Amino acid sequence: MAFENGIIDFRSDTVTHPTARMRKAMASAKVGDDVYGEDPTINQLESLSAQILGKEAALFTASGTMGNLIAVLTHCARGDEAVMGTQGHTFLHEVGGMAALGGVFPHMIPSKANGTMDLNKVKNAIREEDIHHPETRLVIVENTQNACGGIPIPAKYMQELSDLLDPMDIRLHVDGARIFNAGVALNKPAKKLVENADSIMFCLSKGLCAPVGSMLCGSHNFIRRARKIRKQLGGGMRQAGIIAAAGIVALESMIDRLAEDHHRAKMLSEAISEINGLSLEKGEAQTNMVYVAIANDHAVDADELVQTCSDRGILIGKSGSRSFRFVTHYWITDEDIEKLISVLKAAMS
Ligand code: TLP
Repeated sequence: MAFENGIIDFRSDTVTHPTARMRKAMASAKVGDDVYGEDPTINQLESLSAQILGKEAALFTASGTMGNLIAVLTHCARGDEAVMGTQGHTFLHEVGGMAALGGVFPHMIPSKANGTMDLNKVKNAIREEDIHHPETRLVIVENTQNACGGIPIPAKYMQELSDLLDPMDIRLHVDGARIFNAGVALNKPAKKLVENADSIMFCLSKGLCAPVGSMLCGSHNFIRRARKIRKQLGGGMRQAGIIAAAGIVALESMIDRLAEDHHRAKMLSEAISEINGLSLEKGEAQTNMVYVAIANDHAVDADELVQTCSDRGILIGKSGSRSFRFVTHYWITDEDIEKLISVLKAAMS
């Protein structure tokens, strides 16, 4: 499989195009006005998502960023505090939305190399009742943890975290943009990884290849309130069954095959670990991501490597002045991996 323009794109799994089956489903999708709750395809996607994640209800959102923001705004009031990891997407890459739009105060805990937050540190971050303190309302966990290396977070950690939070009535949200990658890597149904969570956002538009959209799942009451906040943010959609149709195909046919992406990422990380001047910044690939650093004493820098690859029709994404992230997905083949490896070898020799 390759993009029509022949470009090999390792920058992210967000770059994936819809599959032929998705385009067909989109063309014939039944639609209605979703703000009235009358789009049958969206209704079907929402109930399928809730069922797969083991929650009562679900809400279709325009993006993962919007799904996470709606979750935070539904759980928290202005001035409340939300605890999250320093490497969390909600902290790093969501334009400070929770603070800007919701007045929610982020409380940062160092993300550990294994993608989790130390439970004692989470415990210490939770505010005691005191006139001077904000209310700690929410903890956010990311699974897979992107910036730590695409690390799948096991169910055992989620259980321990919820054992800590439940007695204090603190809510748990999972940024599960890639929860199905985590499930496939850990050989567990995704619902097992989020059974302790009050809400979970997952993306249709990353490794699952749908063109647009994410799902927020939780209790009936949570989703009822979240639906109103989505409308408040201008995210109420009309005949969006056209795009939801691709999401249904994604859930029905694209989850199990993520194992292929993980296998290719592993092949890539093994080969990169043997290239002179390159090293695996966050260890061997555990899902579909490989973070790579260029040795400080090597003449080539990240910009040069980006240019060399792009001259050969390969797009790669910088994650720092001397580092990269490679992401494998449906549109990356074994041959594409081989081509990348040979270009990298030549560039570093
Ligand atoms: N991540 C993107 C970039 O924003 C960094 C990527 O290329 O990985 N949660 C996680 C864990 C994500 O990785 C992302 C996107 C999101 C949320 C946001 O999803 P979108 O892009 O749909 O808003």
